[in-house]
Amino acid sequence: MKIFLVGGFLGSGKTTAIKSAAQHFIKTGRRIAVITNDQGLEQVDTRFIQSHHIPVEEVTGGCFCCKFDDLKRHIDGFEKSLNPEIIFAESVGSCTDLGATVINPLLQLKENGHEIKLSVFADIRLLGYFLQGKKDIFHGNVNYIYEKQLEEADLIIVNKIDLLNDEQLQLAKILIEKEYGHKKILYQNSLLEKDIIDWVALLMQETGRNETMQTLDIDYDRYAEGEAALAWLDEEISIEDENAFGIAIQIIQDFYKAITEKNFSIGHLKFLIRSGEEEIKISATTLSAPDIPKHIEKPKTRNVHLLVNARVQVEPEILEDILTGLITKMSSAQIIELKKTAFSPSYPKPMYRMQT
Ligand SMILES: Nc1nc2c(ncn2[C@@H]2O[C@H](COP(=O)(O)OP(=O)(O)OP(=O)(O)O)[C@@H](O)[C@H]2O)c(=O)[nH]1
Ligand SMILES: [Mg+2]
Repeated sequence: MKIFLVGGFLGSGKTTAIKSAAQHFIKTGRRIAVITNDQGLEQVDTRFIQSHHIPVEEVTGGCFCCKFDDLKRHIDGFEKSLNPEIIFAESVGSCTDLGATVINPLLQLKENGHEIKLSVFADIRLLGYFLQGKKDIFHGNVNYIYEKQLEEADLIIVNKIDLLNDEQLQLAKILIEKEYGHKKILYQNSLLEKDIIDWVALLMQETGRNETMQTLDIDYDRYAEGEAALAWLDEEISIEDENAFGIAIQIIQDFYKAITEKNFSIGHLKFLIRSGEEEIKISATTLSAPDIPKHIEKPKTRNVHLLVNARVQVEPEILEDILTGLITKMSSAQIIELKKTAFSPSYPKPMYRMQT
């Protein structure tokens, strides 16, 4: 069994690529499964993968490293139930040190033997911005995590190349090659099937890692501070109205506007709108406004559920108040906040840290 571990910063495109790759494999008759991961409990990504009829399990309430037993249990569970050829495992976007805390323990504790490959995703615009020496978006220790994620990568997927023009792309490539030229780099547009096929071909073609990985030299205090600088807000909202769908879109737009007006840096705002059988994922990332589809057939249902996963550089209480505040103002509709959790991730305490 092959395990394709997919890391990289919040909003860099991991889930988008995994979903397309999984669909590609399923089309070609392969058995695949996905494991998602989040610090919170209600995950947009899990529901998104599920809505495409892809087998998925989730590790919640902590990173793969801190919840290693849950990860292992899901891998073993899939092995017994589906016997997949490939498992994609997406780690939390603010997580790093995957070699020592996830890959090495998986290799050392394996029973049946599996190959592991790590792909680390990066949004080309954000990476280019950092490589120009601009460090003003996030706290220094968030930048530290970003750098450590790329440092431990064998394979870097420089993603979203479609968002740059030719000149910007050439310029970004020069900076990236200068810094990371010694690593394998794939420039990708994950919205294109052709690029996804190239990525999975690369993953399939080379033998995966079955030897332990060099341990990253990392300061866990800085890592912990970087994680804690980002607030996590998960909220599930029920909207009952003739125009329930329009109201959900309005909440997304107002939430984004309120956060950006206050200059709070966004890691990722993920939304899942569920109405009847239909589910739509909408995202806003560090450098992109919400990707609300232009042509959407508005669902006829009066009841819509909106799931919000927000990762923003601010105190969790402030993030929570922004969302609750704007919901309270929308007096025309019946809007109920069903479940809500807001927190800063705690100090990362990996179950294993196997050094080489
Ligand atoms: N234009 C463009 N958009 C992309 C590409 N890949 C992903 N996106 C968009 O980027 C946003 C974030 O994508 P996700 O796949 O959810 O990112 P992620 O890395 O899984 O984020 P986290 O789960 O928060 O860590 C979504 O709006 C995607 O549609 C790409 O290659 N090009
Ligand atoms: Mg994701």
